[in-house]
Amino acid sequence: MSSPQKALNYIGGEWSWPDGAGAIKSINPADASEVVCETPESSAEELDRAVDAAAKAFSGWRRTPPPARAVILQRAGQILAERKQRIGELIAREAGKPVAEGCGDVQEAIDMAELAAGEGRRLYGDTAPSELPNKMCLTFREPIGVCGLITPWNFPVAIPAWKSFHALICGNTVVIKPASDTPMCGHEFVRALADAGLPPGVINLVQGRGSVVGEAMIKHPKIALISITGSTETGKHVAAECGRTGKRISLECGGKNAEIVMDDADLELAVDGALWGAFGTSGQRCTATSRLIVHEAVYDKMLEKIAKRAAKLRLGPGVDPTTDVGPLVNESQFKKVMEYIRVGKEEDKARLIRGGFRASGGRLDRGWFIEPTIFADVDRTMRIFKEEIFGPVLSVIKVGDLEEAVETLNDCNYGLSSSIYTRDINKALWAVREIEAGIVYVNGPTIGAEVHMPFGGVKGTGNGHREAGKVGLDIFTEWKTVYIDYSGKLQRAQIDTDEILASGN
Ligand code: UN1
Repeated sequence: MSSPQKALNYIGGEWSWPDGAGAIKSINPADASEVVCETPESSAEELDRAVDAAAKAFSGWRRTPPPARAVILQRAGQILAERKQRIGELIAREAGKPVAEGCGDVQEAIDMAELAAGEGRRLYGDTAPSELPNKMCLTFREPIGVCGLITPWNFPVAIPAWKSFHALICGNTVVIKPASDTPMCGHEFVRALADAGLPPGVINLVQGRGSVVGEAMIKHPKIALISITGSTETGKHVAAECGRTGKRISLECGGKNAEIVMDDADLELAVDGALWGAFGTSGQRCTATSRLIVHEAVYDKMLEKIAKRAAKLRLGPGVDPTTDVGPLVNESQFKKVMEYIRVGKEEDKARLIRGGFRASGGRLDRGWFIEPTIFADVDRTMRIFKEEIFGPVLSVIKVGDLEEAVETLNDCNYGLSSSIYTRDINKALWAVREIEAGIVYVNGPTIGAEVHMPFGGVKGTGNGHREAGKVGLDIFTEWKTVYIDYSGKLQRAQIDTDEILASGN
């Protein structure tokens, strides 16, 4: 693969390594001896340069007609499509996920380019009648300014695409701070947009540490909006800081998603869903299935089936096309997940029925692999029931009926994704109404959201905004309401209305 050795900054249309900046090594999580690339440890001053470039580009981009902006985004989507396999392989090397999932990550960005480009010919506002004669009322979406986008390592191309394509089509300019675990993916994503002909300064990329670049971003006076996908802890900190500096903020934080399996479910299908939801991407998705809530009548059968099937999953490096489950992204995530496994093992009542250890032997010794792990008989008091683990660990809980299943699912500080397996339409629809989550799947796993639908969650998961879909435009625009009075005289709203009614005009 001919990927560049340096994941650079992109500021004002120029690729650069800041003078004197130290290097962060991006390591292949499947093989600690492979350095995928080096990226600069940028300073707050480097971020300043990027924000200045974005601020300078804003007046021109804001005035560029949205259908013309769309042409560039569409081209970026085509470029990503041409490079899909190569970038998919890069994602496999840098983030660890299987190459098919890496290509899916790029596909999500391509889909998003298509969606956002379509919005360039819509960006609809409303027209409404006025309460006064010879007067009209209408609304326009307007861009906000410079947007700071802080993006994670688990979808290192798709999530920058969710955020930046909607921001850009609305006329904002952006500065992206990609995760320091996946700088090359950030580089490749921005390169596609640069190659598509985005004017200098409209998109900027600053590599480095969250504690320096991210921190400077959330405090920066010229940044109008922060959109971040990250842990709930980080989200709270960012929200507090943005509150102080009056920024708009969109948070996409944690999840503790559950799949319910009712006694009438197609159990094979429910097992397929649980395995893909819990162990796909090694459980490192905000939408991952972390809890499996099973009706008592099928509990033992379900446990037996899922443990047997989990044992067949093939662990290995993402670049190997036969791999089902890749490594954890880095040592610190690996340690965090192993700690949760330790906590689970210490629970007297929980039963470890599969995994629970570092996967080793041969090539696995070179990376951060954890055996797909399943705890049975978990109850609602346990930490492994309540806290986001972000790894290949599934907790199974036994319940007596649908009401208890949904109550158990809702007993949670998060509310991103959820799922119910049942053949009974009445049960399914009752659950759809009662479940407290931003996303509900019926007879499908908790992962696999599509870009034209709103993405986000309730409770600790977010702050009320949604990404993607048409509503994803909302955070990136302000509404301007316009009244046009062509009566040629002063007309007073709320006051002259009575007179008009009385005169019959
Ligand atoms: C995430 O994990 O933050 O629905 C995003 C899914 C993917 C996106 C996940 N399309 O699982």
